[in-house]
Amino acid sequence: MAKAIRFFKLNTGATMPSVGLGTWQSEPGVVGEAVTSAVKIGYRHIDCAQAYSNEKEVGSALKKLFDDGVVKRADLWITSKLWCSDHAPEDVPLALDRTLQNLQLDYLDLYLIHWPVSMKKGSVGFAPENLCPPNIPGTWKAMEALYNSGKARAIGVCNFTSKKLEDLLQVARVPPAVNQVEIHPGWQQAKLRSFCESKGIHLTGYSPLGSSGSSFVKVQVLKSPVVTMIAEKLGKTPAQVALRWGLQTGNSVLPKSTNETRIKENFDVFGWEIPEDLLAKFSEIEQSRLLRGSGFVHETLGFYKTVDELWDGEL
Ligand code: NDP
Ligand code: 1BO
Repeated sequence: MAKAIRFFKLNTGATMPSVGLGTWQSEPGVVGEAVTSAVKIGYRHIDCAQAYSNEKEVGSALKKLFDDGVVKRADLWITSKLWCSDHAPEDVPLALDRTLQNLQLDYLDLYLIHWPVSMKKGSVGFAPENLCPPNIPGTWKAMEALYNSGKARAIGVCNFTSKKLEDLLQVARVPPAVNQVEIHPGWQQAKLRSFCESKGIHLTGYSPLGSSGSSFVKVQVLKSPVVTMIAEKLGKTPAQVALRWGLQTGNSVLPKSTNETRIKENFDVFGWEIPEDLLAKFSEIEQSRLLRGSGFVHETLGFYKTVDELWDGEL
């Protein structure tokens, strides 16, 4: 009998639904409908961010779902993220308040530092002149205050390497509950996985389908011969195999879709499993990071001069 893996327990004691709907690059005009469909299908976790510029529409969809009695706030898990231009400690609570207002919520289940990269207050876009040195201990202290206030019921980070987590753990009074990073069959993050496990930090996998809609993505994870072979053998789609692989290896997954059929397909990952012999085949897949963060580095203006520095060599 397959283990469903519907939730993961965090170091706060909370249980986070294992499959969340991604909303990055979900266009205005369709993101609300995607959230509505997802919740009606059974999703209980929505992954948002101020930087996705669509939180207002997500908020309207959530309000209607609550008003119509489709779901209760307490039964949903809503994550959002602090953008790089709001890292100054005094800006952190203001950024959360803005996100809560847009989402029409009075608390988040999880609030994450979006990148270990800071940009000048008020700056918009990825121009190298916007970059400035991060002060992660100061930003984290402000995140801890939000946790203590109850407005963020868990706090965490995104795109942190083992080294950056190690540094953060030296100063944190509240350890991060989650590190949200790129994970899929083509970027399995073995080193980070074992580090996070040893520290009780849950890993969430973003771009779990290989972010096929992103213009900069060159490698098609869902076309990997290992993934398609396993999909054929199990009578599942490559997307379902990629997502189930994530769940069975211990990370939550955030597939993005604005297409109702695919939103449904991506949630049909609980009543079956990938057997051990096929799971072992994933080690044959060539590894490459898709979201390299090159917009966050600059050889003269950046705190990180190269992508290698940004990722502490974990490339
Ligand atoms: P995904 O890996 O989820 O891939 C999304 C793409 O796959 C879209 O083009 C989507 O198109 C398509 N797709 C969805 N379902 C299927 C399917 N069943 N079969 C084939 N294609 C499918 O990419 P993202 O990069 O968006 O990552 C997911 C989420 O993770 C983001 O939306 C965001 O919430 C989060 N994230 C967080 C980051 C961070 O820095 N913390 C960075 C990147 C992502 P369509 O919509 O047409 O179905
Ligand atoms: C730059 C934003 C990446 C998606 O979270």
